[in-house]
Amino acid sequence: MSHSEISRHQFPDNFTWGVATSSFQIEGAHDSDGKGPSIWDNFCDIEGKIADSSNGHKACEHYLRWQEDVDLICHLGVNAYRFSISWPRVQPDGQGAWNEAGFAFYDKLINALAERGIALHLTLNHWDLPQALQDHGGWANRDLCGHFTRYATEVARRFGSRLASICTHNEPWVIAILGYEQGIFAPGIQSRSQAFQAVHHLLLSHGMALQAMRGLGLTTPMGIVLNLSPIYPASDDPKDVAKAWLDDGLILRWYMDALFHGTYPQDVTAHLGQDVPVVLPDDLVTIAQHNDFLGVNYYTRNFSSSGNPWDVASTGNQVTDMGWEVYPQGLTELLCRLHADYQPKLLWVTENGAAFKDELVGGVVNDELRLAYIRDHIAATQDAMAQGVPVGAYFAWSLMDNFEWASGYAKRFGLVHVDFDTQKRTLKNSALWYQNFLSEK
Ligand code: IFM
Repeated sequence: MSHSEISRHQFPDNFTWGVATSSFQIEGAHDSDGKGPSIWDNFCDIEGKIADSSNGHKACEHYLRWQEDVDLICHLGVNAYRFSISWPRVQPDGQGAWNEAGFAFYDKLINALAERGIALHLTLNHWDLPQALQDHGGWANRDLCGHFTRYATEVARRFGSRLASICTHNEPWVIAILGYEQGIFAPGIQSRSQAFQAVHHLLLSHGMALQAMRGLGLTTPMGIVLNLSPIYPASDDPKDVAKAWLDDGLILRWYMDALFHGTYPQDVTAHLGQDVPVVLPDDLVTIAQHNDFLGVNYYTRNFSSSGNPWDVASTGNQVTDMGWEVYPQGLTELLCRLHADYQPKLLWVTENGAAFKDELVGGVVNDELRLAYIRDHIAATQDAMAQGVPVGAYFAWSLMDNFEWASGYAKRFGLVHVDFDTQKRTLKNSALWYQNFLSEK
């Protein structure tokens, strides 16, 4: 099938079509109405950590402009919205008192979207951990599992029956590896042992939270979202082939084996040596709870090299403003592999999109590269479904340009352009294409 011929009618009528955002990236209002600081508020204050020295103080001012953004979401014609709760907005210290003003914000947002028929997919942890918990060691401290479970249960108790799904963590690999091993994301630690302890606690808290939330009697679908991609060796050199398999273990099998098979992969455990995390008896049983869905965030494929030089330009494919190769086939391949190796009950593409340099000219952003990216990845999703993979959702990342973490505001992933001086929102051509695709009769 030519990707330019993709039609909504090739998907089931009950397919979920959405756009996604996260709290820190869009909300702003970093200290309003009793919100506590998150690790990203503090990280942005460290010189040299954010490319444009920006922060999330204002972001897209979604906390103030949420009604306009609800209109925008509805205008696109999607039937679902994926968003996250800022934990320090609803519990400033990450334990103890709840902040009712914070909960009130999400309450009105959820009601406004639900009234207009938009299914709400809530993420509990899209990285903005309360700084007060980081002061006690963050995710490297096992106590976080209990704090997270109590937070998850309170959110589920208040909102669960109005939600289409609850996701515990978004991209635990990024939280732990970029945040605790490489130190390029908050909290900026550089320790492999802390990183793998953090990974283990993220996965354990996922299992504990699922048990506790289900204990409320909720039937809301619950799961987790991972950033995954196929990994290719940079050459036929057996050393590159071995490196690619190890990297697959570090990025994919460590998470998938634990969540779906209740084990950590032996080769990765051996590789970690003394940095292997402390795992108590029954932890892996707790981690391997039934997931109603597995969310997959896919942007590109990866190449692994044991030292042989490799350059993304050698693929001959389009590269995004993040330097990521555009490779839609990788999404098909990934979804098929996850289905074959792990059989999740349901797979959702919970993030997919691209940063490109946009130009707003006369009220128009002609972002044809992003449009093609979204279109071709929707087609790649369909290709996986045609091969029998149970995919139920596609969420474009992102609803609008926002704070792209260590890259600041320079990298634009939005379907909607945001002028960060005036906060004016303008639908890019990719948004108009998506709207048109979704409205096909
Ligand atoms: O912006 C991020 C998002 O927060 C998590 N997934 C990847 C996106 C693009 O980098």
